[in-house]
Amino acid sequence: MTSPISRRRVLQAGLVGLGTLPLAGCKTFDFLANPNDPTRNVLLSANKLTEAVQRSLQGRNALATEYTMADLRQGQKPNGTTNPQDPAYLALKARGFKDYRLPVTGAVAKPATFSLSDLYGLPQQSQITRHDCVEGWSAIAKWSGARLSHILERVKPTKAAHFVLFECFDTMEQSLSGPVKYYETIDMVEAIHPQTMLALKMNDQPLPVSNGAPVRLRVERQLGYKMAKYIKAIRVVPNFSDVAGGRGGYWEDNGYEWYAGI
Ligand SMILES: Nc1nc2c(c(=O)[nH]1)N[C@H]1C(S)=C(S)[C@@H](COP(=O)(O)O)O[C@H]1N2
Ligand SMILES: [Mo]
Repeated sequence: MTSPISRRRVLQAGLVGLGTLPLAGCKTFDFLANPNDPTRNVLLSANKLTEAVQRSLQGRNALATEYTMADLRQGQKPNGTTNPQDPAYLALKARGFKDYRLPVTGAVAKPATFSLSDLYGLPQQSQITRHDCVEGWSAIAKWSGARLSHILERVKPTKAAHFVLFECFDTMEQSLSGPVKYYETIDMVEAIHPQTMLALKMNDQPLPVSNGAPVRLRVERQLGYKMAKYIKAIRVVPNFSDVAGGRGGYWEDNGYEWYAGI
């Protein structure tokens, strides 16, 4: 008699096989940026596994590759919303974003509001990185701004702080319950990563409207859709199941994976 193998054990073995086989033949994760690569879909469908594998192999603080000014070949292609028509945004834009105020609230001991000069007053950092869009294009650009961790240090996240939610000005579609706005979430590992920043400048110029003026997120180890443009408010939250479609982002609510590691 053969020993009985439980269905659960077979399933577990299968899942690990799917996750490790493609990685075994691949020294880098570059293929993950190619949306036509079947391996990527397998990995993305085992999204939690991808997260665990990448974080254990690459480390929580592993840095995204940085480039030099010589690598800036073409401009950052504007994608998604490129010219928000929401009245609150148009009013700010009309006055050159002088009246912009960024509230940072939620699971924090000291909620605070930052003007653009407050954000410029924080230590500034720059990085030249490659942006990979899930649609299959990439672009290298220089981003400058304030580290998200410096902002979080000011507001003092509580023990309930598990995710950082970015609410955006732009409307993606109209639904029966009103306009559907772009939003995104990242977890605390990504939020305090040294390259995660609120970008105020692109290629040494104030952020253009098409690329997210006046403030956009850079999360350099993730795909482009995580990098919220036109940030209206930041909320630190214990979870995101009660926000919009409950999957942690506009594109996630439409089927994309929450963990978009590259
Ligand atoms: N608010 C907002 N943020 C957004 C989007 C958007 O439509 N609205 N598109 C996302 C996608 S899919 C990409 S690839 C990048 C594009 O950034 P870029 O316009 O600077 O290239 O922004 C991301 N952030
Ligand atoms: Mo994208």
